[in-house]
Amino acid sequence: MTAIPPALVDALRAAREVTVLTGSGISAESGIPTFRDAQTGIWAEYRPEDLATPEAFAVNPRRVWEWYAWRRQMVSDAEPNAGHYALARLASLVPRLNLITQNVDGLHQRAGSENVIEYHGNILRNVCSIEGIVVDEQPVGDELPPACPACGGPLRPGVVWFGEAIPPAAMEAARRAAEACDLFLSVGTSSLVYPAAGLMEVALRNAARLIEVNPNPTPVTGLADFPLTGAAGDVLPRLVDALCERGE
Ligand code: BV8
Repeated sequence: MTAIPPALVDALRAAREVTVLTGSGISAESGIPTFRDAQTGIWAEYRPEDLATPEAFAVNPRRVWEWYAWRRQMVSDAEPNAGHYALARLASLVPRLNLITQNVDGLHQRAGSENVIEYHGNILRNVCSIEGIVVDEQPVGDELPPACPACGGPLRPGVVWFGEAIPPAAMEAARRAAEACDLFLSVGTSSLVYPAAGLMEVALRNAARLIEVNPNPTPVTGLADFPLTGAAGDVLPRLVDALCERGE
């Protein structure tokens, strides 16, 4: 079990602004498979990166919609875990905390985190694939994908697919958060998907120190001032407890 270095607790206590970037690893302990995990059941033969694309949706919108319906059910059945709750608690222990997530499961918000920057959107939102606007009405009828009530075009999940641009507001908020922070905490991401993975480089260029929480090495582990090997649900609560203990 990786220890929490006292120097890290000192750095957290001295931090003006902490920016956190999470990836699918933080939701692993909530039972949601990461993108590296093999898919199961009828989806076992597909790679996520081959389904999460506009091309896949154009070729077979029903298959892509059903894949997201399968994932939405998993997300709805899941609960935030101790890692999500620890980050929600950390926000009240530092002067300013920015939370950027690559995840689309909404578990940070359900754990109480506010102003979450959803860099890759949210799987529970529907968007009209023609008008590009969020559609809140519950779809009617049994065609899949459901039709947009306004224009009749196929609905799609409100996520960013491979080959699609990050929503400008999220892109700008995340860039500012990476530039302004003095501590950057990377949790549960393989740091392989861009431009999200580039946020660490922005933080390092602005003299931030890097903490990484991951049971496995990643391309940024060698750059981390505090590489913490372990699961988010184990390491993050101990990090927050150590910060509270040093505060008393
Ligand atoms: C774009 C939403 C351009 C959908 C997702 C080369 C350089 C730069 C870019 C590219 C490039 N080659 C290709 C690209 C483009 C591409 C990209 O980066 N591809 C990768 C594969 C190389 N990027 C894009 O397409 C992006 N858009 O570039 O657009 C553009 C610009 C202007 C105009 C038009 C176009 C868009 C990328 C967003 C894709 N959408 N999600 C959906 O969910 O269905 S990405 C998706 O995969 C996830 O959201 C997540 O971000 C990513 C998977 O990454 P991770 O979260 O890190 O998960 P992963 O499984 O990889 O790793 C899990 C980690 O957790 C592991 O390290 C593991 O050890 C750890 N772990 C496991 N258990 C635990 C744990 N950690 C802690 N605790 C545990 N218990």
